[in-house]
Amino acid sequence: MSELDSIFSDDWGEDHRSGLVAVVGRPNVGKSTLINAILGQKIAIVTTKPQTTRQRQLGIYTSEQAQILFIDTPGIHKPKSVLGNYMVGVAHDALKDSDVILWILDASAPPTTEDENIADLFGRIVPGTPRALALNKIDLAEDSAGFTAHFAQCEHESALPICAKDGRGISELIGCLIPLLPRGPRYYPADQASETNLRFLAAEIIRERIIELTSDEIPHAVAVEITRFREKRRSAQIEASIFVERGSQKGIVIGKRGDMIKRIGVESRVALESLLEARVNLETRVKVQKNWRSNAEFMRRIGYRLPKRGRN
Ligand SMILES: Nc1nc2c(ncn2[C@@H]2O[C@H](COP(=O)(O)OP(=O)(O)OP(=O)(O)O)[C@@H](O)[C@H]2O)c(=O)[nH]1
Ligand SMILES: [Mg+2]
Repeated sequence: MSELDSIFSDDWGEDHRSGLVAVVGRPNVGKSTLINAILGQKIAIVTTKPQTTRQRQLGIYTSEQAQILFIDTPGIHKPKSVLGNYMVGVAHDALKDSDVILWILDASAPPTTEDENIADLFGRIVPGTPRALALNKIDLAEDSAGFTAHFAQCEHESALPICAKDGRGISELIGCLIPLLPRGPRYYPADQASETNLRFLAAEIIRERIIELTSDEIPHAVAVEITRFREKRRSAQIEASIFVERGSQKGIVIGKRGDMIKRIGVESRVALESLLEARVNLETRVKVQKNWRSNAEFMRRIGYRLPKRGRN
């Protein structure tokens, strides 16, 4: 809770609860979708491809009784690069910092050994932290009851069925989380939904569009750096570098006669205009940074908060 100590507000009653809830699970189970749905606004990007979220992000939910600080985390997976190690490390750190763990499972797919590994991880690194379990995507599940029973058995707790896409079960989920939180103050103003700055969110939105418009290894090999971000009255000038790892990937991102980069530009601009409520002039440049996912120094330069010495 140290990052919150300085933002203390004494406007709270004895029964008010607050704290950090780490939202964790396999990639693509709907963690970011859920946080956006709880907050009623987009603070995290969402795509159909796994391993979208790469950095920790705070989503702040405020009601009369509680302030829940949701930490969106990268999906826990077997890492294959410095970036992968970093992402899994971000999820581990969020678990260690949290007052409550919210474990998300995908009701539309059978449980995997990855889910079991995650359960083991909780036992190893945060055995005492209270935990809630939510079974997401119930709209796609034919028999979520069997799935729920399976996990209830091995976890000794019941999973709450939810649908982050249409909001079903979300108020019940909030109702389950609040009693698990410690008593505490409201740390942020009631109308603040995140700590994310617009520059970071702009880079994420461009990355989101690229992930959705490309396939195979491209989504994982893309990084976006905003090199200029100027807002003036009702317009904004944004310049972005799009990094890939190889010349062939650059060719794909640019596309035949520049078709793909044009489409990325148009879709990103539309999304940025709605985010900023301003007219946006977006310039993009595609660059090759060989094997950047294994280059800690480069990753730090473009904004990943890697520790000075690599994690194992
Ligand atoms: N049908 C359905 N799809 C959902 C639901 N929740 C999320 N999705 C979809 O699942 C995909 C992944 O959602 P994300 O929110 O990006 O998943 P994530 O867990 O944050 O993924 P990573 O950041 O990669 O770990 C997207 O296509 C979402 O639209 C749901 O309740 N129902
Ligand atoms: Mg995510």
